[in-house]
Amino acid sequence: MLAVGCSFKPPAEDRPGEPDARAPVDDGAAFDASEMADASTPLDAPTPPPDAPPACVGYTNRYRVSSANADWPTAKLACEATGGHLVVLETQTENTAVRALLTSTFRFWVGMSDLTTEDTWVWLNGAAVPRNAEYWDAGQPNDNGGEDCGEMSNSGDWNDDKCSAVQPYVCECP
Ligand SMILES: [Ca+2]
Ligand SMILES: [Ca+2]
Ligand SMILES: [Ca+2]
Ligand SMILES: [Ca+2]
Repeated sequence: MLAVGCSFKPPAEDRPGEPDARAPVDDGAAFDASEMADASTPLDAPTPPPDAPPACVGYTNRYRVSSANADWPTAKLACEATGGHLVVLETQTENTAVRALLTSTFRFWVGMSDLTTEDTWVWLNGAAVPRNAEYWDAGQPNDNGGEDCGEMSNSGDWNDDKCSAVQPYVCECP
């Protein structure tokens, strides 16, 4: 009996090629495999990376001054929609470079706020915002009536303003 049992096993392994009781199931699997092979045929065409961020549309030298006005949350989203972020002014050099882009007397949103913790200013990248008087306008930030979003004036100095204020903004390409 043992010999018979052993002799039966090899045929069982060959079952996929034989129209046995499980033939319908095997046929289905075979059809699926062939369909996948057909679908993969046009692999010649270039496939764009699924998670590729949008290009920094309309940026010049990593920055873009908005042509439209928006409140701070909307400005933040608008920058992100173009593949950038509200500008994060990491150095005095960058601060000077961005200031040079501002040609109007408007104030411009930048990427800092104290929305999470009042009077604790952080950039959108998580870095702490320096409180040096050389950066901030005189007496700022003063949270005057509830000001939690950061802006740059045409002088290049910073101020905290109401996040609902509608004004231009500066985006930075990461
Ligand atoms: Ca920056
Ligand atoms: Ca507040
Ligand atoms: Ca505040
Ligand atoms: Ca203020």
